[in-house]
Amino acid sequence: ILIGMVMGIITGFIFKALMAESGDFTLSLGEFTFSFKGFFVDGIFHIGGQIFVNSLKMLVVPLVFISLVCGTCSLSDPKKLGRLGGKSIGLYLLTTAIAITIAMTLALVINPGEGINMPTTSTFDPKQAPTLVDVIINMFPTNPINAMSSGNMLQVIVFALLFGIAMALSGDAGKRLTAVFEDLNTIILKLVTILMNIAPYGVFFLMAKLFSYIDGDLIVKLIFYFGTVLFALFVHALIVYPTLLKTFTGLSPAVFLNKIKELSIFAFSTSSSSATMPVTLETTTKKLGADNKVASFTVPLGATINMDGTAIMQGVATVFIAQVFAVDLSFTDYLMVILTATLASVGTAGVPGVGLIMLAMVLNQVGLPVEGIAIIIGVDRLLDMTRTAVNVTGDCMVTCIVAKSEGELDETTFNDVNAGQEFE
Ligand code: DAS
Repeated sequence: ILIGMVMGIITGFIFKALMAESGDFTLSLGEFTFSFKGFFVDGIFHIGGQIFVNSLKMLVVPLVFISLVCGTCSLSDPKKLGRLGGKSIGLYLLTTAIAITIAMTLALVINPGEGINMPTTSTFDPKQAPTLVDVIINMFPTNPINAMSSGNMLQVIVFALLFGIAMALSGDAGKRLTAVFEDLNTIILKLVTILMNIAPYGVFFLMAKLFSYIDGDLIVKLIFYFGTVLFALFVHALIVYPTLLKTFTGLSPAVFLNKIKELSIFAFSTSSSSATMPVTLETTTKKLGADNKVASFTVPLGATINMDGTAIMQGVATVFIAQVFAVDLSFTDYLMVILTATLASVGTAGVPGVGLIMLAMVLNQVGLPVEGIAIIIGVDRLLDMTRTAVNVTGDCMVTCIVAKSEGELDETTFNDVNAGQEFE
């Protein structure tokens, strides 16, 4: 993807230089004139890029519905639901809401996208902000199929949660359907993987087109965007998590951060919380001393519903894209973003690039042009790697808090610097 991005940027700059004086670059063959702009920039690059962005959007509804039904129906198994589920979900949602609030506050202070006023090709209709009461009532769909076809993701999420709980409480029928949804989840995640395999080409087309038009200061703004996301990720991982760990458990944040080094590198390199899960399980039990009966519940749950890093990217990206297109978001819009991104990160499966797919949903929810994704997609891979490391750090931190509160955390192991070295 990085190669696709770099090749796309170089190609874009070449076309930008060729089209500099006349706004086009043509080749006359007799009476026939060939326009490079028309054929390449507005042709192949535009078509290829739009197909890729549409494919991202295509996956949002099925991915969220299936992933969330799977996550919920395993969770709502009555003997598990109790204290463990309540504590884990409460902490996961709390850390995600803190994450996105930090992200949007920083973005509104740094203003990475201000001053661009990029024209949008989509007909952006500034929805008048719904009241919070409307938002809550509207989360419950009158017609779930319509919610899916219209992409009303808050309604899809609520329906998926209710459907998953009903499945878990339906005995054999629920068990049979759970097996079906687990297979569907495998298939939809395979689709995401396939899409990520063609991502280098999609990114090439998007960047080539973008950089043949881009004005210099959008590049500078992209650097500000990238820096804002990274800064928010580090604040969350190195200040918020240690503070929560110390406050809720009294355990040493320094020991915690030191013990999850290898795990963070694995998450960074795979860009996938799901692929990292086995390592997360080993780290929380063998290094941090959490009992397996807690970790085996909180880690898979966290890999599915806890994505603070992703929520941070989505918060900053929403503010950035609103600023790039000079769209003023109201306070209720920002609350909608916090709610949608928190719930979006709940419905996001832990595979590479999926945070970007969910961003399409967050932008849709507040009526922002989804093609804004084309501006940030080129720098997203490196951010995906970093935010995945933050996602799994959050899973470990909550596992420690829940295990400690259940009296299921062995502090000797936690404080033993050599614990768990054997499996590295
Ligand atoms: N790569 C996702 C994960 O595995 C996060 C994301 O795409 O934002 O956590």
